[in-house]
Amino acid sequence: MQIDAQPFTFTCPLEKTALVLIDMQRDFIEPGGFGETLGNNVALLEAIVPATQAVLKAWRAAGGLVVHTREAHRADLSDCPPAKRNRGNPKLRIGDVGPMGRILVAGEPGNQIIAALAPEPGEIVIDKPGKGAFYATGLQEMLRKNGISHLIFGGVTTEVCVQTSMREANDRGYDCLLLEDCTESYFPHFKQAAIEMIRAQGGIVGWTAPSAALHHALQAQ
Ligand code: TIU
Repeated sequence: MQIDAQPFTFTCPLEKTALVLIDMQRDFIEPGGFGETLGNNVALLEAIVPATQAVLKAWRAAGGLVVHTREAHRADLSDCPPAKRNRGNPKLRIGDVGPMGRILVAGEPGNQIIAALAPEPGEIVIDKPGKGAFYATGLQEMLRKNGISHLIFGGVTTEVCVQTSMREANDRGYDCLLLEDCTESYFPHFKQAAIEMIRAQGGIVGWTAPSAALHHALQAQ
């Protein structure tokens, strides 16, 4: 597949490419979750759902591998360092009970992927305790088993979990593309800056493209 991207064309064989949707969970996108307890306006993030849903549908139809991640901690918080739980002055901390259950805890209502992007049977779902999708997860092993060398990213938030995951992937040798209209930040200028820093210096972290370019490449298959 040839995807019209910046800083130049992203070439990826479909069978070696995974779509990785980062943390499209209620905690970040709906009111009453972790995102809001940090003081953010979550409405901004909802705007990317239709474009992300369209990409997911097209990618599934093409038979591509799908990976969903969730930022999730164990109920006993043994995988949540105090440095993470105690950071800042949020209304509710990780593990506290909020309107959608315990904040950022696996299995709670707020921790589920939003209904519009719900994983289908056979798709990989990774619970990650950190911001990056590779740290303390089995993601690299899963990708290796599936013969994956290229990753197409969407999800939230651009400069936190998406960028961290892309940087982790880049250092592990994956070619990475970020779909510009399938990612969002609580701070629009951070999204723009993250996109620019990813593709600067000849693609120092990876490539970026609008989702239309992916749809076009899939249609050309
Ligand atoms: N706060 C924020 O922007 N992001 C996170 O805490 N996690 C993710 O980005 N998923």
